[in-house]
Amino acid sequence: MQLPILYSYRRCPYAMRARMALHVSNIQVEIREISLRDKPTHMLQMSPKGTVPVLVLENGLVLEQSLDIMMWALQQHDPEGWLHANHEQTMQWITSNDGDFKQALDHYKYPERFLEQPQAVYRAQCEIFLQTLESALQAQPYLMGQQVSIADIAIFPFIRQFAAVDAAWFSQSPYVAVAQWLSAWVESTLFVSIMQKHPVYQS
Ligand SMILES: N[C@@H](CCC(=O)N[C@@H](CS)C(=O)NCC(=O)O)C(=O)O
Repeated sequence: MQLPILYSYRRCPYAMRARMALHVSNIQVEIREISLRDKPTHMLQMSPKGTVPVLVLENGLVLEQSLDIMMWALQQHDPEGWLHANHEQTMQWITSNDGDFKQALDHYKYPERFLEQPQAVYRAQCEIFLQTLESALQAQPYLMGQQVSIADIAIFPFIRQFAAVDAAWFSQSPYVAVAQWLSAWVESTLFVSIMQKHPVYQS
């Protein structure tokens, strides 16, 4: 039986969120782990923009944005109710993450590429978003309330990257609720399952 093909990169936070949605919705896919330096020809034919994740369905439909993959999977089967919450508010969280926060995170992660400002300035830019996360998570266990939503899943892989840039700093930072929320996700069966290693796909 031919399965949908997911071009993926294990450590990519966008690919992680797509893999988690596919996993929870119990959709079987063939995972093709790629090398970002040597992308498979078939992937580039299907999605010339060259980013992962890319999902190629059996009918030839191509989903080439991580959020589209998440929505497609969850619309078929959403056993944990990740889509339960108000769509607009959920998307506001994800838009803030994927926009200003992600940009600041890239600067914080690679300060040698962005010499205009010291790294601490980029970290402070990231903290604007961390503060909003902290306020929400001080009040409730998940970003959208008492129940997990697509916002938690779409965002935590990026907070994981933020925390890892300077783990010592993060561990003594005031983001206590964020740290608890993050470690629960990182230790979850879901995350551990989707972080299994796959050999690099050879086309
Ligand atoms: N908007 C895209 C972004 C995906 C993205 O930027 N992925 C990175 C890896 S984390 C990538 O493939 N970069 C291409 C490259 O490094 O060559 C999505 O949500 O899927």
